[in-house]
Amino acid sequence: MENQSNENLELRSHSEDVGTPKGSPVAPPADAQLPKKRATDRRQIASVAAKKIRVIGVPLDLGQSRRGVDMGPSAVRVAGLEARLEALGHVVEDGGNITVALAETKKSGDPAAKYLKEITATCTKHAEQVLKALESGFVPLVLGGDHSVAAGTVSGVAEFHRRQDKKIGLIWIDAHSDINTPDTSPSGNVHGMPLAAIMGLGPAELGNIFNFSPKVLPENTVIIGVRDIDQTEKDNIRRAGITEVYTMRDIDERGMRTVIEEALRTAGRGTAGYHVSLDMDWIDPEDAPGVGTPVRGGATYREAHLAMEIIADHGRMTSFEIVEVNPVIDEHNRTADLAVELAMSAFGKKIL
Ligand SMILES: [Mn+2]
Repeated sequence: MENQSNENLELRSHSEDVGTPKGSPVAPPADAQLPKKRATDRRQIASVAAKKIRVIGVPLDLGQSRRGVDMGPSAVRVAGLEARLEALGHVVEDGGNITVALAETKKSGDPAAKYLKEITATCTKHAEQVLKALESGFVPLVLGGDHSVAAGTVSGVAEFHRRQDKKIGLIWIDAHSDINTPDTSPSGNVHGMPLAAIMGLGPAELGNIFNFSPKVLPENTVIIGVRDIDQTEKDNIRRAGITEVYTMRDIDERGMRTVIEEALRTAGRGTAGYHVSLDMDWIDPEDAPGVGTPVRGGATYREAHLAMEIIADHGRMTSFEIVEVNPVIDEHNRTADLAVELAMSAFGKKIL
């Protein structure tokens, strides 16, 4: 009792006598900090155009041999995705997870495209949810899962705009180009094929969701950040007609800003906007160790943020997706935490 009243006294005198604080001379009194903090929050909210965002989790790991990315959606939610986006002023609704078959209960099927049937079924369900979100005025924010989920996401976004006679662009940010087909894939893992499916090279089942193909035209498709491409994929990039591929060398030599500005111009030309598919393995394993397929020499923490910040500045992103977060090999969930940070930048968070 006596202690409490002493504490109160001390607090009161501290806040009244600002000139001679007992603690650090730099720290202002507790209640003097409050209005300042509120003003900062208001500025931040006012600078972000409020969006309705629907989170869709796709805990799919059938597309690759290393297990664990099925826990990606949980890891990103645990890192505070919803609350942190809402703090920016957005309205966020969590649409839950798409049901995915367990690898343990299924046969892998064709070794040239393992679990293709199950992956196609998941991506088809997922595409319908993405379409529904857009029809209800939400921006879809998809959490993978391995990168094969993108075949579903892009299908849903493309179908929504096709019904209005519009097309979309695609920004594929990744260490890999994910453009193998069952004929060219050395592993038969479908997470190396989604871009091929989207561009209409195959596998046909995955590319024909909503019965049309390709989902995006090559002149509106851009690949950014690649540093590990199979020889057969180089041929497939040419066959698909994609001409804008920015490797890590391009980012090193020309800078992130130039690269992303050019990419957005290409993806945005004549389109209703573009889908951004972010594979966390784009970022250097130093900052993003918990990913499906880590490769050295990736984007730095700041380069990744800058890319997302510029995307937000342009205001033409139709939908966003974060894939390949693998909490099993992560360190204290820091890759998922970075994923949330990057989502915040993509959805308009500014430093000042
Ligand atoms: Mn990928």
